[in-house]
Amino acid sequence: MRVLLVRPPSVLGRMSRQNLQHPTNILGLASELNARGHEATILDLEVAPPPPGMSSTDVLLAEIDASDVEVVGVSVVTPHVPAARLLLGAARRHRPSLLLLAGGPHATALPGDLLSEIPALDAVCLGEGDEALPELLDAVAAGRSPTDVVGWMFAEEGSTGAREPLADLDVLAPPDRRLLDWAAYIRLGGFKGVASPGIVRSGIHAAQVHLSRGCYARCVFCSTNSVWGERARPGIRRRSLEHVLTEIDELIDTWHVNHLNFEDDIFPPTLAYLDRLCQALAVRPVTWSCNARVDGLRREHFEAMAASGCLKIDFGVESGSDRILELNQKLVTRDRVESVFEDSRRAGILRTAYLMLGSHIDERPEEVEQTWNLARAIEPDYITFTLACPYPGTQLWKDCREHGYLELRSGGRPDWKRYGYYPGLPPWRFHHFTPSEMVAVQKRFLRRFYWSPGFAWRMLRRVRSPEQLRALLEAGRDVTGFIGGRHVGAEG
Ligand code: B12
Ligand code: SF4
Repeated sequence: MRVLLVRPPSVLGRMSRQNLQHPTNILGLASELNARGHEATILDLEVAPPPPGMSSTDVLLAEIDASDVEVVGVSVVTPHVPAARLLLGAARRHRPSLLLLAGGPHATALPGDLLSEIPALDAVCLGEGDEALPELLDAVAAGRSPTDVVGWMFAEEGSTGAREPLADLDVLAPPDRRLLDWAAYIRLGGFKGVASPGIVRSGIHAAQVHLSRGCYARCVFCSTNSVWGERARPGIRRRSLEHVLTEIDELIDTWHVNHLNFEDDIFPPTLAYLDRLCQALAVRPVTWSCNARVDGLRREHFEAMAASGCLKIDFGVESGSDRILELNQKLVTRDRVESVFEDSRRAGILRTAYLMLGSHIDERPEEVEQTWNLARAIEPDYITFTLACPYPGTQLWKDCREHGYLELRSGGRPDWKRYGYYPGLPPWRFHHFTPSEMVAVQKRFLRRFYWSPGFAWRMLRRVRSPEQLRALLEAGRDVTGFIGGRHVGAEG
């Protein structure tokens, strides 16, 4: 079948270009469909801005006509819901015969609610779509009823329940990167393109790679486990290194990629895996960066990582209070954070600390101050300080709902568009913070970090070319715009 898979426009306004990535999820799904005989393409509305006088919806409808599309599937994180509603509604009116589908973290967490919120939808995928989507389309193409394909909730016929998590990730078709409009990411992201924020190097050409799926932790603010399904816990499913290296070699040889972002839920899948990965990357012409937890990795690992080209690690730290780290079930301690930041600094790796306000509903102002003190002590190269968002599928969502802390609109739902990490005034609260108090603390925190002479000096010391200086100034302008209150949201 002719299928168009869509990522809706970003909700991050100008900040989106700092955090730009290829949509590996719809890319993987389209590649899998094509490997099984369908004709799938992708439309990334995050980087396909409408020409003057047109909207993202017009772009979608034009694409539907141009490729004579039969199926449209939209990938939905929570703040995408309003845009998905607009897009799918317009698609239904434009071509009533289309099969309209949605999947992704929000669709998985609240499938029934999404079906009633977006009446244009025919079905919602529950969790992994790699098998569920091709099976559904095979059934439709063969004239069979799709309503007994497992892993879906249908608008009329109810749910067939979640699928078993894929046992072997090596069976997935390799991502076919011919489906990406590479130039569009450079246009929006600047010379850094989709490299991780803070990687400033001339001539950088980046791509995202996943080694694994799943996480053994169960942080109360994170919905990873609800995406992969409880049955996927506690194991981390990993691709074989051979499978990964085939993908990496293609990125290097065919696409001239020279920087990789590993975007796993947790990194590395095991220490033995890390050892082999570092050996393999050390002999390839690439640098790399990753997300990581602060447990597991020690000095010798950071040294091996640096020697194999690791430039930056983004660590999930969240809080400087041991009480909050215990309540939010991060399974780490403040001491551990400090030693990991010191060890990785000594290895010469740039480090981001992901910090949060409200990673547990009971966080108190003095505990946020402990987070600030930790941020000063560990001297990260970058920080993010976000407001924990009660995403459906998390314990935080349940807690906030139970306490009546979610601001609801007349239809009884929150304003999903504001469910981003930089939402303006958040439509939720916590025990000890009102929405405006949260925003005030967030801005003060970011200002203290990014507007300090020490930070400016550290950044300027890294500049090696006019391009790098321009990228830094642009990043500075985006962050400053946010801190100064000029954050603009997405359409929808
Ligand atoms: C990498 C990542 C990013 C990347 C981009 C990812 C992308 N693909 O666009 C960056 C850093 C840019 C990012 C940004 C954001 N992210 Co993010 N991100 C992740 C992370 C760590 C991995 C996502 C991933 O690639 N997984 C691998 C792919 C294969 O899995 P997948 O996307 O879930 O797709 C599978 C299924 O969901 C399903 N599926 C997905 N789409 C579709 C569509 C159809 C039609 C079908 C049938 C099936 C289907 O099939 C896929 C294959 O099995 C996840 C954590 C996680 N494990 O989910 C958070 C996560 C997805 N992010 C999240 C959020 C909230 C955001 C932001 C909104 C945060 C913000 N900054 O405000 C933004 C959104 C930006 C935007 N686009 O507007 C949340 C979503 C929670 C929710 N309920 O919506 C997650 C789950 C983390 C969390 N906090 O719990 N993110
Ligand atoms: S925040 Fe990170 S460590 Fe915690 S459950 Fe999510 S992926 Fe795992």
